[in-house]
Amino acid sequence: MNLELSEEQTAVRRLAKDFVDREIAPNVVAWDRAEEVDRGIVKKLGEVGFLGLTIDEEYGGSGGDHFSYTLVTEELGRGDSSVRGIVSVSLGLVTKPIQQWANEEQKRHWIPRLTAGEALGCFGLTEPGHGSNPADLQTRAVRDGDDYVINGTKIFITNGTWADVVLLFARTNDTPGHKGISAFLVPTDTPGLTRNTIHGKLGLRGQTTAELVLEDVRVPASALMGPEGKGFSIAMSALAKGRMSVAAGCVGIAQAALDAAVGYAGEREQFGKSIASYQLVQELISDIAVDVDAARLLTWRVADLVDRGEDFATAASKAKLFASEAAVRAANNALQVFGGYGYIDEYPVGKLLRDARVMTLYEGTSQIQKLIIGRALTGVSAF
Ligand code: TGC
Ligand code: FAD
Repeated sequence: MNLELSEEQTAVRRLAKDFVDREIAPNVVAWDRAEEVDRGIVKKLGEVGFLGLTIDEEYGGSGGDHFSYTLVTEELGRGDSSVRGIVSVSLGLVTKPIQQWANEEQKRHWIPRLTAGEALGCFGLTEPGHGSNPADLQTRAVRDGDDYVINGTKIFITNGTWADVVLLFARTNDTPGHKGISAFLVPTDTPGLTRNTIHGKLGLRGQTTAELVLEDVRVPASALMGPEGKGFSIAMSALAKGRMSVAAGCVGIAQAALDAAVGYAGEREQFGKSIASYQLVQELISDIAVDVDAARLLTWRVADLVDRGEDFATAASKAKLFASEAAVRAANNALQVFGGYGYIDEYPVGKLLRDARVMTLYEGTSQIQKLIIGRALTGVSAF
């Protein structure tokens, strides 16, 4: 693995840093307090090309490799995890699967709008009773002539309130387990689809998270994406790359925690000396720094495997597991460096900790990542 960034990678990282410092950093506290990022950020993300990374230029994407994608995702995570998640979901869990699995007509219909930020995507897998084990999901799509009629409920759907299209997973036949599940591209303005915003999240307050209720939602058969019965594989392949992007976002959180802790420790004095001069404060900072480096290297390794066309799913679970736990530790250590000020939202570290916490839960909890890694090593499924 070559750890030196190419000229293109260095340039895209610089572009992302500048974008974050200009468009995101000045607004972070206000967006968090308002419980909504400015929706105009979606169009700006499209214009700068971040919603089209790794997507073919013929469909309006900005191309590039997965390594560049993780560099941008890290920067967005450094700036605001709410914005990072908007991109990870719309690009990573919707546009990329469309590019990989959809037919030509679906690609031409959805991808240019999604990459431009004119439309936003959401990923509807989790249900109220089926989170870690989505293979048991109960949403049903029943064939009726040239249509499917869909009934069911999805929960915790990122971008749910804002999205124009949901990549929806529903059961199309009675085969138990994952083989009866199919994927659909459902416009969110389809009659019968209701979206209820979920309020009161611990973190990621700038993002809209929604419950989607589908009551006799009628879509044409052309809304089916990929072969009938292949939906679960589509979801799993999307999530494998999605875990890489969550890991990269976590590196960004940990880096932001490090920058904040070092900066504050250098300014704050107690007992007549800079707190940076105390060994116990340096311990907090060095623990964060080691977590940043380790999480970044694991994440880069996944991107490198993806770009070389090698198996990466287990490496993605390792990176997501480590980086998410590291981001929580790093943000918590940084908060300790800030003392009481860390508990107030004028300072950045409290939000980093609130945002980091969900990273160990979504796209598969830490326990689920451990079981994925354990299954790969032992050949025994312990779910
Ligand atoms: P398993 O036996 O592992 O696989 C079932 C079928 O899927 C195929 N498959 C893949 N296909 C392509 N690419 C991949 N990477 C694939 N991985 C698996 C597999 O070959 C098989 O197909 P077939 O035809 O051979 O039978 O299925 P399992 O039921 O044992 O899976 C267990 C487990 C725990 C791994 C899975 O259920 C799981 O991942 N659970 C966690 C659920 C989860 O992660 N949910 C995330 C929801 S989305 C979200 O949280 C977004 S957060 C917002 C943000 O990111 O910002
Ligand atoms: P459960 O599956 O009920 O798990 C509860 C506990 O049991 C956890 O500690 C878990 O690790 C443990 N557990 C479960 N099974 C096992 C086992 N076999 N062995 C050991 N321990 C186990 N989903 C989407 O589809 N799309 C989205 O866009 C999306 N965005 C989200 C955004 C937010 C803010 C949140 C909070 C969630 C989001 N999710 C989304 C859902 C998320 O993926 C699920 O919450 C997650 O997969 C866990 O499912 P659950 O909440 O039902 O927990």
